Amino acid sequence: MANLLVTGGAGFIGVNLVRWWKERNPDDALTVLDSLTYAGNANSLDGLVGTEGFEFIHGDIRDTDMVTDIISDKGIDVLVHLAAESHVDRSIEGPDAFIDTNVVGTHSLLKAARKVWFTNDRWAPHRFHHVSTDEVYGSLAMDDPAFNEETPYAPNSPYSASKAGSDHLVRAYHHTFGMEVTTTNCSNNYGGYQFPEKLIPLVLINTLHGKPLPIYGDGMNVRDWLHVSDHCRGIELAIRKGDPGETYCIGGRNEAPNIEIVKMICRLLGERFAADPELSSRFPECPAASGRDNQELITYVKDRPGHDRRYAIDPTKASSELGYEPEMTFESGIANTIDWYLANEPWWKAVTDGSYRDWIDTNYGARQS
Ligand code: NAD
Ligand code: TDX
Repeated sequence: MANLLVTGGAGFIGVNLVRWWKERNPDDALTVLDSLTYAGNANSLDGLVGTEGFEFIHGDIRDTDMVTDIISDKGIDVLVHLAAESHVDRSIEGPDAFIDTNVVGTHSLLKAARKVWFTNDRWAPHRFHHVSTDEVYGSLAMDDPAFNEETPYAPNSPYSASKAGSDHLVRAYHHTFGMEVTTTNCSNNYGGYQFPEKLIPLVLINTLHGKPLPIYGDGMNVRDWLHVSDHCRGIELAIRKGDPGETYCIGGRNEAPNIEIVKMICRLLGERFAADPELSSRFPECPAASGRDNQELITYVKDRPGHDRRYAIDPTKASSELGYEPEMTFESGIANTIDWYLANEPWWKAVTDGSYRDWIDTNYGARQS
């Protein structure tokens, strides 16, 4: 039986991971540590909070003493680190929070974990798993081979630079101190519980409300889309089978230009409206509700500064060493995601209309960044 601490467990991937883990490993104890920034959502943990072997702690990873106490008091032996500032556009608007959380915060966790796990010149059994991104490798030309674990780091945004910094710290704690770490660098995730600032949920929700679908630049930037359930499988495999000190690239084998993704969502939502008349009464502003093409909402806008052209992951090492393979195609993954957003309107409505923030203020006190 393992005793896990999941940082950022109220965010998009964290929530999916704790649900994934609990379903497959019901005897393991899970503690989520999350400071509930704008991106964290305690409602996403409904059904878990209050159950045996699960605890949610509202706190900041930069509070090293508090993290030390949690690891020590709860006998944590596996720390899965997902807490981060994660949105590239926000890192361009205001990089400081990214350095504070992603670099300083990661170091705070490493210090706390080392303090508890390394005593009397010996390491207790442990694993520190760090969740990172393919963005640390920079941008690919269309005919470049995909990123792999040997690709040199070349981060281009304050977000990816801060993630690169955190990756290096994790690596250094292994190399210098002997901490047993693993890191996964993955491509763009999508699926349920994703905050609607990211491309796919933004496009889904804007289409339902008949709002413009902003396409940065020419829409030909390529991402390698990874359904969050496949990412969770990759993380679990890296923790269970990965060698300490190793990194593993986790991808979806699903490269596509943004404009194709957006057009596909428009088409699939159109098909849902044609098949289910109730959707037209729920979302009357959606073009499909009045028989129009959702693509009329596509709006080309000014490009993101420093916008990386292409990301793609070669997951050969994860496949051969961990037995990792993505199970979702983009078609099955996006169908699953559309179903989730249509079935969970109260979740995203609370996030988009601000009522969730009011709930946080009432239940957890002062407003966070
Ligand atoms: P997210 O923004 O949805 O969630 C981040 C979570 O971290 C939130 O719940 C937030 O409240 C919490 N958090 C932020 N600062 C904190 C702090 N100082 N202390 C405690 N908690 C804090 O992010 P996500 O999309 O779920 O990403 C999770 C991890 O995966 C991140 O490390 C991100 O860099 C990485 N990643 C994400 C993607 C993606 O496509 N979403 C792809 C590759 C890697
Ligand atoms: O409104 C938009 N219009 C648009 O064209 C938004 C929000 C995005 N885009 C483009 C920019 C990117 O090329 O779509 C692509 C995807 O954008 P994001 O969803 O913002 O993701 P990205 O910048 O690729 O980064 C994501 O994947 C890697 C996550 O946010 C990171 O946390 C992760 O590390």
